[in-house]
Amino acid sequence: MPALEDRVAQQLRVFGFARIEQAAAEVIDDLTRAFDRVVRPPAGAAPDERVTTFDVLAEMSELRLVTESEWVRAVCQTFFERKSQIVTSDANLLVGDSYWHSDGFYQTPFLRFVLYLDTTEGETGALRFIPGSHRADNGWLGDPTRHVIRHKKDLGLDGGDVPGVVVESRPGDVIVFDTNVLHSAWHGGVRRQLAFNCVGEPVTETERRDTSRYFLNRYVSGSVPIG
Ligand SMILES: O=C(O)CCC(=O)C(=O)O
Repeated sequence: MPALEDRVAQQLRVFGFARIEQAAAEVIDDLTRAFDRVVRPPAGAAPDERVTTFDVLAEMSELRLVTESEWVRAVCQTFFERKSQIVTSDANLLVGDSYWHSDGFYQTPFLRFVLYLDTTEGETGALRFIPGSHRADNGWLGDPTRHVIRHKKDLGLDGGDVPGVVVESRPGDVIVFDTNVLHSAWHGGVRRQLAFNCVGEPVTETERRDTSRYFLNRYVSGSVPIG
């Protein structure tokens, strides 16, 4: 059987996402305690208010147990085939639907690693993906992507009825995806999510420009689009 990093890198290249079951199982209790210490809804917040803490690595050293792990290093090295770096990290208290979106569309691939501290299933806000929609070479760019984003108007379908691959998660699992891929989550209640984004060391002018744009967009657009 191929090594984990080879399987994950290949799934990322072809389909745009992968789940690494129980990769963070050993540290999940530390991460959960740390999340509850750092992320607090503001006083008087509505129950459906989303909360994002940016640059969470700065105040949650426990997340380094994942970001500096051997398997994350191996996945990034195999996928990017060069040195890589973490560009952003965030902790999110997510509530409700996240509509179909990609985190921008870049020529430079970015990987987003996400850990849900609560179990997510199809009907409780599990992430779902349109396989292959991250690739510019397979016809997804333009109208097909627009139709998915405007699913109700263009396709007559609710977001949760657009066929996608639902990736359920239990605490300790890590989901990693190419941030170009179309993804969403439906029917969810409150779910705690830790995330960080990696990029290969930028070499070309396009890569440098995309990396700066990506970094800025994460802050300007807030955390995760709400449905
Ligand atoms: O879990 C969700 O609601 C969506 C997460 C997402 O879109 C993201 O982390 O980029």
